[in-house]
Amino acid sequence: MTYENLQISIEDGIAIITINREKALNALNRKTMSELRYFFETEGADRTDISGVIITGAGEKAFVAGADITEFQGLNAAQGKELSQYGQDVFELIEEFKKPVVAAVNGFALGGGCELAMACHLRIAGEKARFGQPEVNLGLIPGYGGTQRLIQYIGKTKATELMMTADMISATDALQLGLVNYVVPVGDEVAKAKELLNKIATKAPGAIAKIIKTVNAYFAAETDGFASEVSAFGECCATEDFREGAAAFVEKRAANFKGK
Ligand code: DAK
Repeated sequence: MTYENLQISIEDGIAIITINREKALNALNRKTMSELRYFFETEGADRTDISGVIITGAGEKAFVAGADITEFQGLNAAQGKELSQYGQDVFELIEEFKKPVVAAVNGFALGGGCELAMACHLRIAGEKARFGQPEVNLGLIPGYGGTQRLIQYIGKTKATELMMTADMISATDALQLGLVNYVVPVGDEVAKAKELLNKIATKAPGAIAKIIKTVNAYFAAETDGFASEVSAFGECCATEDFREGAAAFVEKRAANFKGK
């Protein structure tokens, strides 16, 4: 696929996806959503040369300022449901991606932008980043999983307040609430994300994939998280990487994981 709204580069085995619609503050239009879908479902899933993914926004002002408001005027109920389901499906692909995905939030992360950041496994915020779910200003509610994931990250009390008031919160408030992992100086978001991914890349890739799966299982109504952990643990035990990790510990050397 030729990407129009995503700029993708591979640096040191990390795919860096930049949402590249700076004039519209990187708002997620249909095309951008379909490109994200293609990357996480097909291209990124097939690539063996990447150990993780970073998502960030072009420019200095916004990560993503929401779904593209110009595209959803005049939708009827059926079309709205269809679009919401599509968006949820795309973000679920990110959440279930087998390699770690980090949001490098370099500015406004509003509405669909906050939802995109929340679908990633980890979040780094620049000092000037602002988070919010302002859909009620438009007579809407979050439609790409925001009502559920915001509660998962920050709890029902504060999540309800943010969604009802449409208030924006600062990066430091987001850190305090548990919405982001780190706050860094403006411009250092991608570097910090790379640092985290490089550290994770020294671990067994299969074990990392199973952390993603079992953490997600905690929140999936149809899945028993404890049962998911038992079976994932058993699968880890059958890997070459487990034998290598245990041997390296005993031999007092660094493990050399092969992802097998
Ligand atoms: N969509 C389209 N264009 C946007 C945009 C957006 N979400 N946000 C900003 N822009 C555009 C502005 O229109 C402006 O374009 P021009 O006028 O220059 O052509 C340009 O980006 C720069 O924005 P501003 O001039 O407004 O910049 P300021 O610094 O003054 O303000 C701001 C920055 C982020 C505070 C402001 O732009 C703003 O309030 N933006 C909108 C934030 C927002 O409400 N985002 C949407 C949240 S609701 C759905 C599923 C999901 C959703 C909806 C439907 N269905 C299933 C149907 C999700 C909805 C949301 O994400």
